[in-house]
Amino acid sequence: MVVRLPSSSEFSLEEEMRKAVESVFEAVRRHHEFYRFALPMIASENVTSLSVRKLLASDFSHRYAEGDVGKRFYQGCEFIDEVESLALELAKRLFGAEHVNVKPTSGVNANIAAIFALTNVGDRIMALSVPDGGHISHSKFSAPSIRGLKVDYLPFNAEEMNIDVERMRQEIEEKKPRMIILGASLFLFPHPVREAVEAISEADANASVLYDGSHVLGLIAGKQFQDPLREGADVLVSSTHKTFPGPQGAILLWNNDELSERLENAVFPGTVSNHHLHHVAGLAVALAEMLAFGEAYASQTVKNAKALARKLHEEGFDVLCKHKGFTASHQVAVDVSSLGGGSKIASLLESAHIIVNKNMLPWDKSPENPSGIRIGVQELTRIGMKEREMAEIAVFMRRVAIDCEPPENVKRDVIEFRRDFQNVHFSFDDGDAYAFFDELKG
Ligand code: DSN
Repeated sequence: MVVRLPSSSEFSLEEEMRKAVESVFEAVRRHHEFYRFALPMIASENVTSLSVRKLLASDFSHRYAEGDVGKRFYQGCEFIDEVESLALELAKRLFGAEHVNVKPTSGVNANIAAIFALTNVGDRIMALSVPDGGHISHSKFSAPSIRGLKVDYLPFNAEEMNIDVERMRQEIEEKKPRMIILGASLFLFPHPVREAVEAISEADANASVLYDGSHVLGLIAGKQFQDPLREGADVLVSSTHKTFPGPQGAILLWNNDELSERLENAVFPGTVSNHHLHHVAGLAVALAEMLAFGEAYASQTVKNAKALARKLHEEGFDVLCKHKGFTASHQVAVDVSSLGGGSKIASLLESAHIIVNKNMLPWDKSPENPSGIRIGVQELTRIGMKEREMAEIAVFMRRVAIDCEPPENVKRDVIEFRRDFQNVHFSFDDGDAYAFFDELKG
């Protein structure tokens, strides 16, 4: 809904602006009310703990600290240095990495930095296409084009929902790319990192392997997915707010000292001037939370995804990859083309307070009305849901999408169902994550 400001002839400018401020607070309050009683299942989102939320509202958000810990271009950074150095140490420990950079402000920002550091204009790279699950920033429409790279798409086996290893080997041999980007946005099963590294070596291709772990960073941290750095990836690039329950932002992790200067410079001053210091503070806490509780959270997340997929299949949905147990991540992919397509089903579900996104599947041509929906269970896991709740959610979804029950009816049941799940878990201050904001007034 678009909010219109009252006409300025009725009110003074100050009154008009006061109403504008109230409108912002009111919209955010209503957003919170909606999410408090909805089932948020966008696979790229999560909720942060109360501690992280408090830090996001701290004075760190006002400050500048360009440069590195102990070598800033601004005064006043003593405590910012303490926090950033702690974040770096915690990240090294959690991911078993020698080198870490916590400055990129988004996953795309981090990908651009890594691509600039590890390729030269005119190089050829390989990555997944968007319909096969690749992120837009791996494609010829984004960072690779800005860098002047040629992009070949990795061969994909839609039946297995994974990279076709044999064809990938042949293409690496033939094309001798300078970089292979693994990792995806539709990401059900671990990618063939070891196989890509072997193929590069056999082809004498001198290519780097960039693993974009944005979707699965929390599962990697919790030891429930592949470990790309141990499998041979040169750099793990990731956003920090999907399965990893940190503030929005990104991280780079690597082990090879020889890459350090190029990667660090590509972030600052290359693609970030001032990083977002309040997000670094929140990230430090999220890293500590994941060191303490990450394995339990990640393990329950994968169990929940498998349980939801199985039950959706039993309820009559066309869930991808039954022969492989449906998923090994936080995601479930469903082909809803026979039910009217991804746009229609995602929109109907939203009316019932069930939030998923329409998603292209490998055989799709149009992003507007793709065949699929993508579902992520990481946020529901954070608020305490387990396999039993996944089974109930599958029934809510069937009632909307297959039984064509009015979404309003299902919405009432979803709101009731959600009442018992208000607190964020796997943190040091398990509590109602919305209450903090509710105390604030415009
Ligand atoms: N591609 C978005 C997603 O996976 O939802 C995130 O950048």
